[in-house]
Amino acid sequence: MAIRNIRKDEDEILRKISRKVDKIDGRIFTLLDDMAETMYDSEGVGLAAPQVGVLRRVVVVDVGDGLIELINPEIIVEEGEQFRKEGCLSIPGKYGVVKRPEKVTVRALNRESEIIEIKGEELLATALCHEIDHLNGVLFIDKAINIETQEIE
Ligand code: QAP
Ligand code: CO
Repeated sequence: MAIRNIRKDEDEILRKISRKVDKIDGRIFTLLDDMAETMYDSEGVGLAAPQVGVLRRVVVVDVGDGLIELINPEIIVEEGEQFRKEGCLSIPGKYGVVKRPEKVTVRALNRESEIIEIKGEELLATALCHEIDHLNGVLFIDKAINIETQEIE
């Protein structure tokens, strides 16, 4: 396992579309392991592969209920709406309120190449939507209805 460098701010890789994973092999296992370690080290609740410079459709999320690993995730159901303040490890010190679905169902593959469906509400729904946006080059600052800047050391 290794902590990877998090791409930040104007890094153009954050604006690119990530490609689907077609073979879940050792390279993907290592990517998933490193993404989880990098997320926990930074005290984040979610991380997408382009944030560590890898343009593949891979996401990790942990909002406090354990690690969720998603390969080729797709939102298949959205219900309701919520407004929540978001941040992003790639945009340190900026926060803003984003409108998201209140509940989502996401279909993806796990590392055993099995099709899984994850249902998320509230914070987990926000995290899933935020991370899947990264796979399409979309950042929360594109959607936020306000941006506040917090000075960091
Ligand atoms: C996405 O964001 C998210 O600026 C993950 O100084 C956001 O983990 C999911 C972080 C909101 C659900 C709700 C940001 C840590 C972490 C910072 C993050 C910072 C330190 C952001
Ligand atoms: Co983010």
